[in-house]
Formats: sequence, structure tokens, C-alpha cells
Amino acid sequence: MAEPSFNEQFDWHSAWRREMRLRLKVLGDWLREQQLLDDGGEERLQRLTDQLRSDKVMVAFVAEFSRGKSELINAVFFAGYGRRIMPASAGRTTMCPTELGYEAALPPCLRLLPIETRLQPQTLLEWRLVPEKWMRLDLDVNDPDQLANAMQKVSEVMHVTQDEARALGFWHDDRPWDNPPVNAGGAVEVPRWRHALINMAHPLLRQGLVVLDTPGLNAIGAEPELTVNLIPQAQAVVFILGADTGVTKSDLAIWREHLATMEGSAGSRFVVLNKIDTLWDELSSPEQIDRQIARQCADTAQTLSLEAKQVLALSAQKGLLAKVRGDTALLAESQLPRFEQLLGRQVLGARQAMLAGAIGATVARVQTEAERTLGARRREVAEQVLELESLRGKNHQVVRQMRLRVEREKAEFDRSAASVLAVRSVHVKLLRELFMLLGSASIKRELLGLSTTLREPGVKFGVRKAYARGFDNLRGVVREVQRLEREIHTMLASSFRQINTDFGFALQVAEPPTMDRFESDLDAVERSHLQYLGVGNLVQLARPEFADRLVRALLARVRSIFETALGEIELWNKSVSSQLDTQMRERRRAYGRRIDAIQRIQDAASGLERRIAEIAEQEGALDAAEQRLRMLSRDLRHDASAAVPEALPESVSA
Ligand SMILES: Nc1nc2c(ncn2[C@@H]2O[C@H](COP(=O)(O)OP(=O)(O)O)[C@@H](O)[C@H]2O)c(=O)[nH]1
Ligand SMILES: [Mg+2]
Repeated sequence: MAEPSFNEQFDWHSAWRREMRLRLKVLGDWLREQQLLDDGGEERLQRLTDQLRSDKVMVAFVAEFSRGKSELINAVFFAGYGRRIMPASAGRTTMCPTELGYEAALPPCLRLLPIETRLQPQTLLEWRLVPEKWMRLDLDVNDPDQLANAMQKVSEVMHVTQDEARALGFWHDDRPWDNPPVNAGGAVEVPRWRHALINMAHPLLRQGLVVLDTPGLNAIGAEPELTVNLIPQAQAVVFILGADTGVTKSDLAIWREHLATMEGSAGSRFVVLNKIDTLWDELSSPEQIDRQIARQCADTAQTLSLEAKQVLALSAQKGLLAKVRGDTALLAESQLPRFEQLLGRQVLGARQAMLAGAIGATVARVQTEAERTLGARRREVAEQVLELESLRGKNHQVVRQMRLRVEREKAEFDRSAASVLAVRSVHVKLLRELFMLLGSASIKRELLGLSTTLREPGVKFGVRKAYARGFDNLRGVVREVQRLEREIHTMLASSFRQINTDFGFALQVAEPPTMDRFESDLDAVERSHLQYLGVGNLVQLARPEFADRLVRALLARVRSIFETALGEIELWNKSVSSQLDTQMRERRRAYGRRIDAIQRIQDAASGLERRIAEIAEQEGALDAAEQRLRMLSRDLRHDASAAVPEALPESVSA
């Protein structure tokens, strides 16, 4: 059976995400209609829906120049245009990192960040928020020629003096062999642009795929943020070698800098031996050629310490050509489909499993809260039935007394709501402490030693030690956060126990979010920095602007990790406090209903037996709601996980 291509798998994945969003909406609407969704639940469902809508999957293509990154991107994603879209020709064509993606708020366009911005301290992440600094070129997606023409911009270069090239990070006196070409007048050729963002409504990009095309070693080496932030966060990194060149020294440098650190990270890496068509040779038999390709894969694998089967051999160019011409025999020979299938299975399979897990967890939480509310309602109804039954055969006087009693109880309940406020103020105080710990001032403080070491003028010693200390501090913060979480949990658990006893509530504090994931995220950041500096970039640290960029990239990444942690903690707290709100509200309503029922009986507007029957009917409605809730939630959880392939096939080299 033919396996689906990456595009087909992506379509399927998108359809699944759409369906899950729709199902969540049905669940949310029903819960809302039943008044079973508190603020915490609302937020949980909203976050999950946003995640299902806008979750991005980044595939980064990383290799030395001329290995065929852009050609492979053309072959996999853009063959439908019937021509090359990303410039791919001999020599250095992609001069700046280029991200292809889709943002609905923008027209189809190419945005380019001038290289001069490197002389300023802002991170790429920060520049993204300043649209006016980018040159924008609108694209006509229905005109492949105009599109391809516009893309040529990523190849633009300019000439600067040696000093300027040095300041921009392209000239290294200690590594002359790596320096860019110099023209007859002594001017150095450098990229015109620092980063390119392409926005187009290509079907895959619309569904959340982001493709990152990178230039060769030289151009990426000068952009620490790319190495330590962007690439490590990609869901997949494709490393490409040329069958015509084998593994060269600079290929190895890139492998070490960008891919070796991916071991144990969530993303997958793929190793592609491209241009196998250069080995196709009319004078050799197909078997001989196959053997030669297999040998090349084995050699490559050995050099990179991988197994031979972890290297995929293919021809991007013939794959593109075959797709454009509709030549199925050539397409099969190019081996491109095998790569596409693997990419789809690995990247989308892992993504879907992650989303299915999130759906399961959220639905389970929302269900628990709704069941708790239903339970509270059930108890109130049962009590009210008992109360009214006790009025059977009693006179007006007794009815009046009961009414007075209920009103007194209600007044007392309203007064004691003050004790709930007290709990809330302690809670807020502890939370504030926790938020401070995860704020930017705290990050800066904990990393002060490290950033000072990195920013010291001249050659730095003890960088590793400074990293170890800085990250130990951060891990200490995470542990302190964990301790505070426990403290909040203990405080709330004991307050809730008291409130439960006082009011007959059934409050329960959920476990706080675990910080393990954030600790391992920090470990990964530390590893990527050390790896990056270890492969020859340490000397670059001597330049203050480079060191500064590295520090800023580091702070930005740690901030984003801490912000995610904060978001989870906020959600946890919101759920806990809205639980309390919900039970208070349900109780107030019950008082209202009780007083109302007695009032009607007093007014003789309806007979006692009729009231009792009416209220007893509500029990039936609650049972029905509970059943419906169970069914909706069970089906959703089942369908979310059933769609995930049983066992993910083993990765190329995860
Ligand atoms: N023979 C052959 N040439 C290829 C193949 N893939 C790319 N090329 C050529 O290699 C050169 C560099 O490709 P390009 O995609 O620009 O490389 P990049 O710098 O890694 O993006 C171009 O001339 C491509 O046409 C391939 O599979 N076979
Ligand atoms: Mg390229």
C-alpha cells in the first residue's frame, strides 16, 4: 500500500485538528448552556482551542551552502508551482536565514531585515515586533514567476569595508579561511539582509507549518540566536550532505554546532545524503549504483556516529523535476517520497500525540469540575426536597418560621463569606512571591554573574563555570517555585477542608503543575550554548557586540521558558479559585430557590405537593446532564487518542 506523502499527512493532521476544535466547541457550548463551565474551565478550553488552531510545526533545513537545502524545500513544498520558488543554483544563493510561514493578518509578502541591525543589540525576537524596520515586498502568489523573482532578494549581497564586515560578524582575523570573498577593490561581500520572513497562504503553511531555510556555516555562525534558540526549538531539523562532496570539514562543524546537541531533545533530526543522481551513471548497472549509494550512506553514518539506516539518500533536484513533469518513475528513483513519508510520520505523529495528550488532560479536568458542580446541585436539591416534605400537613405559622430560618441561614452564609476572602488574600500573597521568582528581574539577577563574564572585554576564561553557576541558579529558582507551589497547595488544602466542614462543600485542590519540563528545557538551553561555544565560537566572544547578542538571546529564551511556566501556574490557580466561586454561587442560588419555593407556598400560588414534584424532577434533569457530560467527554477523549498511530515508527535518529 502506498504510504501517504508529507502533504497528504499534513492535510490529514489539519483535518484532525479542525475536527477536534469543533468537538471541543460542542462540549464548551453545552457546558456553558448548563452553567457548568467556570472561569478556569473557560480558560483551559480556550487555550487548548488556540493551541489546536495556531500550533506551529517548524522544520529547519540546516547545512553548508550548496548542499541542496533550498532545492529540497522546493521539491517537498513548492513543486505544485511548476518551477523553482526558492532560489537554488550553484554558489551561495540563500544568503540569509529565511522563514516561510503564514500569518492571516498580513498580505502575502516577503519581509527583510537589513543586515545593519546586527550592529544594534536587539534580538531577532525583538525585531519581529518592529515591523517598520523590515523592508516589505508584496507577493503575487498566483504568479509563480513573480514569486520566484521576489525570492531572489534573499540572495542579495552588498560590499563593505573589512572593518564593517568584522563589526557585522562576517570577518575573523583568526579564521581567514572562513572569510567571505573580497573583490579587486578590497571590499568584502556580505549578505544584504539579516533575516527574511515569507508570508504566503500555501496550504501547508496555512495549517501551521513553518519552514526555515538557512545559509551556510559562515552566515549562521554570526547569528547566535539562530543556533541557540530558533533551531533547537524546531520540531525537526534536516541536515543535508552532498553525495558529490561527502562529509567535509565545514559539514562536520555544522553537524556539531546544530545537530549533535539535539540528542534527547523533543525534535527529530534527519540526515539526508542529497544529489544521488550525480552517482547515476550509464556505464554502471543499477545494482552497482545502489551498492555505491549504500557505501556512501555507511561512510557518512560512520563519520557522524550514526547507523547507516539513519541516513536517507535522495535527489532533491530529480524529485522536483519528476513532480513538475509528473514522471512517476523518476520520482521513485529520486527517493524523495521516502523522505517525505518519514518527515510526515515523525513530525506530525509526534505533534498529534502531544495534542491528543493535551486534549485528554483538559477534557478530564473540565469534566471533574463539572461533575463537582453537578454533585453540589444534587445535594442542594435533595435537601430542598426534604425541607419541603417536612412541611406536609403543617400550618402557615410553621411555613413562616421555616422561611425566617432559611433567611437567617442565608444571612449567616453571606457574612461568613468573609472567611473565604481571607483565604484568597493569603493565596494572592503567595502567588505574588511566585510570580516575582519567574519574572524578568529575577532572571537577570540570577544570570548576572554569567552575563558579566560573557560581557567582560577580551578573551574569557571560565565561561563553562560561569554557565554552570548561572544555570544552577536558575534551577534553584525552579526548585523554589516548586516549593512555593507546595506551600500554596498545603495552605489551600487546609483552608478548603475547613470551608468544606463549615459549608458542606466538596472543594478539592488540584495538584500544582510540575516544573520538571521547565527544568529540562533549561538543561537543553545550557547544553546548546556550551555546544555552540565549544565548536570554535568561543573566540567570537572576544567581540563585545557578539557577547552582548549571545547574552540577550539567552535572556530571551529563559524568559520565554519562565513565562510558559507562569502561564501554567496561573491557570492552576485560576481553576482552584473559580472552584470556590462556583460553589459559593451554587449555594447562593440554592438559598434563592428555597426562599422562592416557600414564598410560593405562602402565597398559595402553588400547592406543596406540586412544588415537591417539580423539584424532584430536577434530580432527573441532573442525572441526564451527568450522563451527557460523561458521554461527551468520553467520546472526545477516545477519538482524540484513537486517531494517533498506535506506535510511532522509530525515528531516523531521535
Ligand atoms: N545534481 C544535483 N544537484 C542538486 C541537487 N539538489 C540541489 N542541487 C544543486 O546544487 C546547487 C545548490 O543547491 P541549493 O538548493 O541552492 O543549495 P543550498 O545552498 O543548500 O540551499 C544548485 O545548483 C542545485 O541545483 C540534486 O539532488 N542533484
Ligand atoms: Mg539555499
